[in-house]
Amino acid sequence: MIKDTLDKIRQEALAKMEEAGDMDRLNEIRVAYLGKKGELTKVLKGMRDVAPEDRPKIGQMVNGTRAEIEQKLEDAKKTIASRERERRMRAEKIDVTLPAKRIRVGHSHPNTIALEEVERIFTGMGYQVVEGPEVETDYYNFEALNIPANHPAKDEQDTFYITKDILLRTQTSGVQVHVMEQQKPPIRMIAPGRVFRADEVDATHSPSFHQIEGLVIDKDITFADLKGTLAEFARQLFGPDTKVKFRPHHFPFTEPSAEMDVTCFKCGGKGCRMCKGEGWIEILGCGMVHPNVLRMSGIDPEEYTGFAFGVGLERIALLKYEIDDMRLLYENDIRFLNQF
Ligand code: 2NM
Repeated sequence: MIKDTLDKIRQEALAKMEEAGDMDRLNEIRVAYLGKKGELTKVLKGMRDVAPEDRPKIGQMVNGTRAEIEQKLEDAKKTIASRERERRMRAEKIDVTLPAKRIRVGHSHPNTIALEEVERIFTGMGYQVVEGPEVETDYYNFEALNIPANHPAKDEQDTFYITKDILLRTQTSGVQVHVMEQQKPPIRMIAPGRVFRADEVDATHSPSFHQIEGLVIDKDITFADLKGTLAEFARQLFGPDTKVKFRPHHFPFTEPSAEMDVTCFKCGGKGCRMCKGEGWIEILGCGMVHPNVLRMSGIDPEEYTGFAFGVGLERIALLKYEIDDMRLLYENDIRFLNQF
């Protein structure tokens, strides 16, 4: 009788284990058969109706069944564990023969390439590269550069003012003024950086662009030093056959002042589309630092002289890479940028 019940319980339990798909299901089976309210416990509770002398034998039989079910549960657990492991291994399999994802390496913006080229040329001649604030006071941007109060560059149309005295720099010369105040000559420096003008955007203008200004101050610096230095700069930037010429100009912070043209690197000076038939391309402004500028920054113009120059970074990038619209430099269109 009891033996039949136990056989039936065992068979049922084993059949359910066969079908079990995961550990949770196996646990349910354990509880249902071996738990406090499980099938085997029920059998033990039924022993009340069994004669006392038969109880040890029945107890033994129940324990035997329990042991057997426990053993089978262990076996089933191992089977399921190894099946799950296998499934996971299959899912995580990596095909090492697949082609690798292509790594896209970024590269420098044409402005950056041009800037690094200019920095390389001047650091090669012993210049230091100095950066300074984009927000300046009226003093450093204008007054210390001998730009009088009524100068047109100070008009609200031309300059972005934050207050009457604080503004977005229109040139990087303020950086040179800071250096002149802090360092004793000799000074050989370039000041690259972002500058701002209240200009409308078009093919050659932007309210924010970049300049590189240079400054040399020492005893006996002459216009010949300026010419020799900038001619060498032009040769390194545009090629060894490049010639330069200087046209008189006016800047408040230099005297005398000039603009420098270089022979067209495309046609060599014969005249072409690049130079609009001129044979020459205007490249920078320069001059001998005005005595007022030196004096205001605490340098004695009787003891020291110097030259300075300013060149537009975008202008160089546009020329070097034959780009006909400045806006392309700011749009960050990957189809454009990938060409450099
Ligand atoms: C230019 C042209 C000529 C210039 C002058 C100075 C300073 F600070 F020494 F006075 N820095 N840069 C300068 C001179 C800038 O840009 C077209």
